[in-house]
Amino acid sequence: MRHHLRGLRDVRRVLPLLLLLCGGVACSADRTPRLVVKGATVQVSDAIKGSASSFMFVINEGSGDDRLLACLIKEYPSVYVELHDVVGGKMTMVKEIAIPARETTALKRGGLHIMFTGFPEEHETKVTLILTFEKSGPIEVRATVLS
Ligand SMILES: [Cu+2]
Repeated sequence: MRHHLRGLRDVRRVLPLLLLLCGGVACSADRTPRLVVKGATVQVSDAIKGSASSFMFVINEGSGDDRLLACLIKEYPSVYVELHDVVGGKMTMVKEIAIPARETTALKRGGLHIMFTGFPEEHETKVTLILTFEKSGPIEVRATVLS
C-alpha cells in the first residue's frame, strides 16, 4: 500500500517535466508560436488631430506562424483601430499582419503599423494595447505614448 502511494507521487513529479519537454524541443511536430512583444510605442500625429500610429517588435520564438488580427487600447476602448502597411509610399489598410515563426516582425515607420483614429488629446503617458493574435490569442502590451 505504502509502496503504491509512492509510485503515484513519482508519476506526479515526472508529469510536469514531460509536458514541459513536449512544449519545447521534444515534439518536433509542434507548430506553436511563442510571441514576445518589445519596444511598443504610440506616436501621436502632430499633423492630424486624434491620429496616432503604433510601432513595436513582435518576436516569434516558436515554430509556428501567427497573425495579428486586431488591437484595442484598454484605457480608450472607443478609439478606432486599423492595421496598416505602406505600399509604394502609400498607407494601405490590411486585414492582418503575418508573424512568421522564428522571425522578428517590425511594426515601424514607413512599414507595417497600427493606426488609431480618435486618440484622446489628453492622454496617459503609457497605454495598454490588447493585441489579438490568431493562435496566441490576446496579449497585453504596455506602450509609451510619444507626442
Ligand atoms: Cu497608417
